[in-house]
Amino acid sequence: MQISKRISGTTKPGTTKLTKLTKRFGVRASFLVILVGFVVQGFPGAWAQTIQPRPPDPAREKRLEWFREAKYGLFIHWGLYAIPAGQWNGKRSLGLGEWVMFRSTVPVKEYEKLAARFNPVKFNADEWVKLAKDAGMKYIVITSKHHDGFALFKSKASAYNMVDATPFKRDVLKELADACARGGIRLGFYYSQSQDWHEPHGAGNTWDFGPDDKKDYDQYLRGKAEPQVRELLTGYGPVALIWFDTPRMMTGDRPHRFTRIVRELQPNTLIDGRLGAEGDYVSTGDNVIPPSASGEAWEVPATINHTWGYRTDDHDWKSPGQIAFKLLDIVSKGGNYLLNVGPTAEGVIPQPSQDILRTVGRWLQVNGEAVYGAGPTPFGEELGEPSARGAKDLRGDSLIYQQIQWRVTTKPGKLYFTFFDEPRAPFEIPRIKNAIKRAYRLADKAPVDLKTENGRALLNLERPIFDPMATVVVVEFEGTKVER
Ligand code: JFZ
Repeated sequence: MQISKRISGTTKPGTTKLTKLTKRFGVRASFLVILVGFVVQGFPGAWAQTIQPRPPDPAREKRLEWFREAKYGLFIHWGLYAIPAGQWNGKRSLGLGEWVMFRSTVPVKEYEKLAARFNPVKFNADEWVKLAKDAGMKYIVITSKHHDGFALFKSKASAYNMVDATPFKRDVLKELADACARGGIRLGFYYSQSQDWHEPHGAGNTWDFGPDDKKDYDQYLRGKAEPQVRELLTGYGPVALIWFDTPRMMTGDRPHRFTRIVRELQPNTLIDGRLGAEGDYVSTGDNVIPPSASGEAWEVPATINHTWGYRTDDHDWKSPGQIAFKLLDIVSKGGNYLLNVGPTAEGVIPQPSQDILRTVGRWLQVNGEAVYGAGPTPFGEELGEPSARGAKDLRGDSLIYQQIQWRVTTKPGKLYFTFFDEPRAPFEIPRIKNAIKRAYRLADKAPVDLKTENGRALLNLERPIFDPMATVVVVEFEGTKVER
């Protein structure tokens, strides 16, 4: 298993944007993330960053068609944890907002009381769908039940749900499903199949129920998790995907029981990479972008700040430029970007999240052709290079020094060069055997000066650069596929 190729720094420091990105990709922060991830999750397999090729499966490819086209989705982490929002009994509870019950070892009897206070009067499903669409996102994935065990939907399998246990009494998943259908956007459900801190036999809650290895997992799986997954696949129209997570006790037949339920009820529904058995696509570690391109379908779940569930104290938002870079980085490597928001207990998506998403969305309105349905880079040298000094990460893999000046995505006969910085000299198009026909800016179709010198194709980009956040130049070539 190849794991944790570190991404750090840049070879061309200078502007503030670069400095900020360098900070983002800083070695220390990510080592911390890796360590924390290990301690909390305890399943190192999911950290694999280099995506392994799998034998082809035509049925899976068919299910994946929309997913490969979509590229960009909205993740929503919402539940009772939005009320404490990172604090318990007036004390700061460190870590992810949705982990507050675990971090502060809150007894079920106490945590449950949050349900009586969950009254998100400002919740409006159409507004959430509109945000996703304004952002240029093509699918939504919402936490139907997170590790705390509370379901956002009406459930016969457990009364610990939005309709039966809160004053709000509305099935928010139903409202969201209807709004998605109206808005023409796909909806998928996150479902925590293993961890359920509310149930005596679910994984994770050892403070109320004792050690996990003494539990009767199948009692919980048969009594709650499996019936709830059935409910999700029967009451909410077409389900784009089920996003299982943290497969702690998914041994033997257990993951396959979920696969059978999904395939039986909705054969087109995708299964993510964290069920505990092979899914339809690979899920990378949270916020982890692989170092190189892959033909496999894969997805990065990612935060805009540092938490999934809302926290009042996390204001460290990624900028629109950083999000745009990550999106293009991911698409140029063949993946999807599932970017998260954590609505408040009132049902409001934090304004900074909305503003950032809409700014990227305006860029996509003009430049989306380089993203939706676009294939990966035929090059790779633009992505980065291993440390020349032979530096290694915690696992002994070479550190990769990421380059962040430009990325390439492709469609038949076209290369899309997205520049995140102004090239300081004519930009040399990596050598290809195909004849180059013409070059133009995607945003306004204005021709870009293209010349050939000693067999090298050079682009002379206008300065100052057209769009300082990201400027896309389309290069058309003879044939459909790049020959190198
Ligand atoms: C899990 C959850 O525990 C977390 O609350 C959130 O929902 C996130 C999207 O998923 O956290 C993980 C799961 C897997 C990894 C890291 C964090 N992993 O494989 O690297």
